[in-house]
Amino acid sequence: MGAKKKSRKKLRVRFHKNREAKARIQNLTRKVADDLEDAELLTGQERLSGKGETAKYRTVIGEVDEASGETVLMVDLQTCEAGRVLSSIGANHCQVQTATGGLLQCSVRRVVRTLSRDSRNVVVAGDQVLYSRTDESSGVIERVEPRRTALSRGSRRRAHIIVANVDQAVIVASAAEPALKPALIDRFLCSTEKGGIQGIVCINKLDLANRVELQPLLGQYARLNYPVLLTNAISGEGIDELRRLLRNKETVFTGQSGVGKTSLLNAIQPGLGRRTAEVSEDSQKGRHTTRVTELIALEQGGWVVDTPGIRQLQLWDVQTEEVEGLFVEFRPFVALCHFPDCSHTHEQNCGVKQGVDLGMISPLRYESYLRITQGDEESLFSLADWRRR
Ligand SMILES: Nc1nc2c(ncn2[C@@H]2O[C@H](COP(=O)(O)OP(=O)(O)O)[C@@H](O)[C@H]2O)c(=O)[nH]1
Ligand SMILES: [Mg+2]
Ligand SMILES: [Zn+2]
Repeated sequence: MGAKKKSRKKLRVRFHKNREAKARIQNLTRKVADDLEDAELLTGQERLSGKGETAKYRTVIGEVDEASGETVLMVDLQTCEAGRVLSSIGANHCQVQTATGGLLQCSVRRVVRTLSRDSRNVVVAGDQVLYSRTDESSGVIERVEPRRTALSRGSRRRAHIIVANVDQAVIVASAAEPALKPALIDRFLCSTEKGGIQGIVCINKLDLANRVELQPLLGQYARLNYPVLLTNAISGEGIDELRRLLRNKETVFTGQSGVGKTSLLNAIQPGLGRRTAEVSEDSQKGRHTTRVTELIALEQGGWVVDTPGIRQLQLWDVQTEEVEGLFVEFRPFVALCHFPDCSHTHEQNCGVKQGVDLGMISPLRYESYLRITQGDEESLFSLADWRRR
């Protein structure tokens, strides 16, 4: 492998209104002591306008990351170390694990926040970062690396990244109590497809199920290359297999409340579910405070992230018109539709409906698609009916 080619790019960073040139020059020493970030801004690259006022913009140097095409800040690699964000609180504070396993409380360099496209998602759990150390237990984030994957919630304008760079998502559903809602599983799969995360379907409470009835569901996911697990968190059935899937991987657990996520985590490793539950209780002291999402290490190697307190309806940053592309098996058929804006419901010459008729698209998945695009995914449809087809 050859050396990475990087192209450099000048980035214009807008100053904050409170950065008055006069105040700074008069009170430079105090300012620097107050705010290291201002000290950084006073070095080198800033220009002064004719009137002696600081220009509104500063130029910093970025480089284009080859893998993602995103521009990242150039930083002094001599003084920075690489780390992993385990949890973050707001846009400016996070806990970082260092390469040697230590923990640092970090703040975020203002220029990193300024350059972030979205102020809500400057630094999130799971981010790979470069930081400089300020003392034994703290540091400053100098750069956030482009995200390989992301799981988000909220709508497009308010999208909030829950966790970045995880490998896979275990989508937990229960066979009963609460009843199995296939369209909800498929909606979670849309979110993970969108975020570049491998989806795994886990049907828990197997003791309450009729396995034969589950068969069509299991078959369709297996054909789509989504691993399917059947578990009973109480008896331990299926837990070894689940544990094997998690080894040395980074996995987010998601699914409706009451399906057994906490019980499964405790079955995987004693105390694991309790730890993730504590995180959610803390964050709910204030009703509207940011919820803390945390990466927790597995003894066998790997990390898990719970999604406590996030109602599944919020876990949705997909637009209706995107859904057809996130149903992976629909893609080749969508191209065959006569109308470019086909909704695959009532139209003539619809490729997707032909795919269903030919048995190449599961009628169960098509039903999910209809419910998701019509906002009706919470309602039930009987698996037994599909088995009889
Ligand atoms: N019968 C049965 N009950 C389970 C199973 N797993 C969890 N439960 C119960 O389901 C309820 C909700 O479980 P919990 O782990 O808190 O679900 P969470 O909200 O997804 O974290 C609890 O009463 C559990 O004891 C299972 O495999 N079988
Ligand atoms: Mg729970
Ligand atoms: Zn169509």
